[in-house]
Amino acid sequence: MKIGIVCYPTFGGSGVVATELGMALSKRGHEIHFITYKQPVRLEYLSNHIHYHQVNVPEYPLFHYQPYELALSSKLVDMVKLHQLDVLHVHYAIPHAYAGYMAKKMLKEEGIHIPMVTTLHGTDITLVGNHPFYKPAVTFSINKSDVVTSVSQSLKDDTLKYFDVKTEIQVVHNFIDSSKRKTTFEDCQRGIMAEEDERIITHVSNFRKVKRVDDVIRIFQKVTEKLKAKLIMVGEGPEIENAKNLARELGVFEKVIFMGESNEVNKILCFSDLFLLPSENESFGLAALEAMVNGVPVISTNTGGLPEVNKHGFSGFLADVGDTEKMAHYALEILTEDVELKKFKENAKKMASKFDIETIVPLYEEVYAKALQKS
Ligand code: GMT
Repeated sequence: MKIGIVCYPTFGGSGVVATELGMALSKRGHEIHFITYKQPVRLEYLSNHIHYHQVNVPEYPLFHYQPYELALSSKLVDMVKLHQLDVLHVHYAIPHAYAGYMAKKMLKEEGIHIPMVTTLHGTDITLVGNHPFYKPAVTFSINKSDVVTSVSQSLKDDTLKYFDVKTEIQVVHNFIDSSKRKTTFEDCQRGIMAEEDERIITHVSNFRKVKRVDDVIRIFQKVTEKLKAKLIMVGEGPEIENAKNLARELGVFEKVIFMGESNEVNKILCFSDLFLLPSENESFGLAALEAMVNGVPVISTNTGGLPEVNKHGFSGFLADVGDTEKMAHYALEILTEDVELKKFKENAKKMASKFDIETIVPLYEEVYAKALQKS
């Protein structure tokens, strides 16, 4: 199939999922066309089945806001015609599903029928999309999609709760390519990061409010009262200064490494002992899955889709949002004894294998076939 993929090209979860999906589909013989404003960060040009088409929005002084949706839908029309695409797959409803629908309508005028698959990722539903300013347009474009998928059962439930959605929603969980991960302890070069008797705790996110990075610092501080540990904070975002200030206030700043955005997350996870994800909400928690596939147990909140990914008492533990006391207690349960830590590390890998790329990507192929039948 010739598949047009629309996504955010950033480090964020939806962009990562869309890019990894496109690369996996190209390896299975499909021709993939990424259509977005910048080359996706994780895109590797290893195959001649992968193309990238940039959406340009010319600046014009009259516009207070540059009309990205307009430029995107025009580009989609051009690319569908030029490359004779079979299906459009838009990731993140805002504004991609809306722009995709406009492209579909324009193409229909010319007698070209192309189905559109929309994948809902989380904040497009639970945070931004739910805002009254966007809600009618988001509801409309979800209902106009030929097939809608959501990355967890919890996100499906939220979508049906908050929006008047008529289109059936199919759950297709996020996935991970376990073959890309280093497996042996020696590969990890843990020694460059910490001393022998020190535990390494990691957090990776975009440091937005929803991630509750302050809670990461609080949990870490409580853990350091009982054992020797280091915290690695990977990512950039609006809450980073607050997190640094809190680390200073709680007297743990010297033990925290703020790495910024990194292309080497797998290397960092490889030598990590524990991953913290105390988010306010999380439709799936791809970051947790990336940790688990590297054999890193997870302490997370029990919100959104996290219970579908992290199994309490097996791959880690879950607690209520904001309950840093309990999360620190669980962290110590995992980290204190080597035997326990080893068990949780193995379990984390086992749990991650449920979301292997080989299982999930064929589900998307079925989704495309269904969309083609519908249009
Ligand atoms: O986590 C973020 O803030 C980024 C966001 C995105 O849209 O890129 O991630 C969302 O989509 C990911 C991929 O499907 C999910 O794994 C994340 O859980 C989800 N984030 C939230 O729901 C907060």
